[in-house]
Amino acid sequence: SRAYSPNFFLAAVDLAREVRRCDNAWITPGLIECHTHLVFGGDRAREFEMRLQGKSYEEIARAGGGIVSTVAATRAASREELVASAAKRLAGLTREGVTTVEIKSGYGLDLENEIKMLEAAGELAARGDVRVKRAFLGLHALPPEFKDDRAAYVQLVADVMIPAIAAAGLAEAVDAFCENIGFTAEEVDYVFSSALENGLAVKLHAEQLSNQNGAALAARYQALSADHLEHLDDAGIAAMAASGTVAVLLPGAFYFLRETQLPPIAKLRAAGVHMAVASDCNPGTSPMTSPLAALNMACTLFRLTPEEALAGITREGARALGILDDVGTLEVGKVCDLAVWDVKSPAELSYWLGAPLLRERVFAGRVV
Ligand code: DI6
Ligand code: FE
Repeated sequence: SRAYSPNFFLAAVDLAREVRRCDNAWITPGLIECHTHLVFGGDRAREFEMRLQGKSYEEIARAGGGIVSTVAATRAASREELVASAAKRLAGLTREGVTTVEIKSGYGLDLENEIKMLEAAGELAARGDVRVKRAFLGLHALPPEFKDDRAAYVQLVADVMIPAIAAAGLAEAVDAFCENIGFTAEEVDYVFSSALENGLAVKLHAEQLSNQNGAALAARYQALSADHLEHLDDAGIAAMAASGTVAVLLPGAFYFLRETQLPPIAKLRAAGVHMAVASDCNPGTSPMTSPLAALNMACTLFRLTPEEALAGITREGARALGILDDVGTLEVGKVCDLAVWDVKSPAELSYWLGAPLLRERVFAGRVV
């Protein structure tokens, strides 16, 4: 109030174009979802049922379900249909304070359909109330038409798709799924060198289901982030700490897959690795459009403190996207992206599940 802090208040009033009262609200940076697969066709509710009946994610994937079934639905959808279905999921994020969202491709798996996905992701920003960052995830699964020639697909991604997508300005980063049901570290290595040659940043789905030494590979490429990390070992932690690669924690996927192997949170913390938190919204392993649920799971399942969880979906999310100079904290000179909350302490953001806590969202200085 004016009486409490006259100098600060007068200065704020003098500088502001518009003054709003937020009596007793908490204001945080707008939330930053640094890992989502928001654009896709169809859904995989049937596979959810199969997993409940005892089938594993790997079994379903190897039997031709999994990512490849979403590829078929995504190829069959028009760009407009992809925008419309993703817009509904995006509304779930923005009504909980998200102002920046990263969206991956990876359900097209040919140039035409990957471009269609990335353009759909770009269109979600056209309404001007959210910032979208895009990652090209060509190495997500082996498309059916290449099932007998892995090398040819990897080469297509590295030598044709990445140069085309970089030249068209359709993505800022290249991601890959380094996994026994995905791609080997060697294949990822080949694709990452193309990414760097084409001026794109890299990041990696690493050590989600098994240890492939993906995080260490990502760190060698100065990756922005290595994501999931349930099976990360000490060498991977040390490599990430040395390269400043952010650990993106995705408790939604851990929850939906009913995983038991926790990411090495205490060791990451001790090594000083920055930890981000995101929803991983995708039709297979994390059908979840709630960033606040991700915060709750980060605390209850991964034992982050509520303060770490909030930092994970603001400051560290921005760091994981390479945009910390512009957003992610409340600092003079940054873009004014804010979330205004009906809470008495920031810990409430991790504490409630499903409560309507957001009062107001500000994107680039405008209430939206
Ligand atoms: N890891 C994941 O959790 C998602 N992608 C990935 O590489 C799952 C994608 C899916 O099952 O559709
Ligand atoms: Fe993912």
